[in-house]
Amino acid sequence: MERTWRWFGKNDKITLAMLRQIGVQGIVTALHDVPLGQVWPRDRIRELRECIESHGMRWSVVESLPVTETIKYGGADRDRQIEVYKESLRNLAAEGIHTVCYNFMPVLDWARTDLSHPNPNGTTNLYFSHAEFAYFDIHILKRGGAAADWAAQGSSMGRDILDEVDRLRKGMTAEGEHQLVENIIVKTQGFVSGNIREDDERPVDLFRQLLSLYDGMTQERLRENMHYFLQAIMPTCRECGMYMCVHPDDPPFPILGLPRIVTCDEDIDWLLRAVDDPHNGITFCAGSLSAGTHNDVTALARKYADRTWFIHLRSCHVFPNGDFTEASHLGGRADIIELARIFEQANPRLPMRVDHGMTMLGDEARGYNAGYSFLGRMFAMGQVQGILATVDRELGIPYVQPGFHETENQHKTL
Ligand code: DNO
Repeated sequence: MERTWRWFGKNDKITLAMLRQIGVQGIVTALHDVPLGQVWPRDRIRELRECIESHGMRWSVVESLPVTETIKYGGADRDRQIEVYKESLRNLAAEGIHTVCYNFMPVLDWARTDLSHPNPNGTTNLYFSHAEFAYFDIHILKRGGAAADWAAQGSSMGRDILDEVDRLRKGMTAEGEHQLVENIIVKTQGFVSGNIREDDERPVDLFRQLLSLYDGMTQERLRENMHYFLQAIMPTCRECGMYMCVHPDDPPFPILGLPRIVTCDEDIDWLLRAVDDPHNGITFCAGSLSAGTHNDVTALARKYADRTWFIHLRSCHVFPNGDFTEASHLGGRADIIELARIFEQANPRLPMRVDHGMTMLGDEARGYNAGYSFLGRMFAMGQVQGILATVDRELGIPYVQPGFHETENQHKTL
């Protein structure tokens, strides 16, 4: 696999020079400051690409080229927005970037309720609590029908979520509510989707407005809209050699009364068949998939390796009540060692990034984006490089540790 790293551009506190020192070969990034729904200009793409290349790496994958909400809910201006998307794809391909990661999750890109959940060893990780999320939904967002949805979901999980929400309510403070809003719709979203920015003054109102765009949305209609989008962009992808890879929904189950359509084997099977073209592929995010106990992550990797164009290595631990936290990259439900075997065999050049990581050893004071610490991710990257070296030896694939002397004529000349 190509060792890549998600880098948030020139304002990222983690510099390209630092990444080179830890064995990163390729960069995963986006034009984070182009507003949603606007074409990514070719000269801006070129400038960023050249900056990355000047540090001895390449721009391997775009994550993400966001699909605007109007395309997802099927709004009146979706065709215009699809044209914008196609133009950005052409500009990226013209600069030699041929892999684009995107998602088709309505409104909320990914969801966590706690961004610094303590681990027994003193580090912290991200955490998703059903009860806290339900509290946000019922008492902060005050979404119509929320309580009934959670009652039904709780009973299918063998727990009474409404009771838990009541217990939470008794001890809840204004600061606690503020923290939930920050975690669920501000800090996890601002830097990835652009729907809600850190400086929005009334994030909850804005979020309600966005949700209302999906009133009455069904799984079938959301699928139709995804199909429409993929079919519309495929000719451009074929023309310019662009490989699209949808990111699975995180978490991989419906939330906020909205359908989610990239959550499991049946969904992936549907989307790959619906547009049966190699340019329509997936991002194999082992972390998102492992947060659902319905997913056998290793089996999914075997089944879909031939349509996977980008890999996220991460693993979740799911508690008996369905809550989940991010596990060590050597533990949890995703067997990263076996995944490395499967994907190295399929194609040893596939771009892979270590996804999320612990917050550790001072990361907490540096103000990194949620989940995107430096030391924690570097630790995980070291573990994954060790796995890859071992697996490659087993498979007879030559392993080269990037950044070290590799050829005979690199000796010191005296
Ligand atoms: C969160 C990420 C997601 C992902 C997008 C891809 O850490 O995994 O925000 O980048 O969903 O479109």
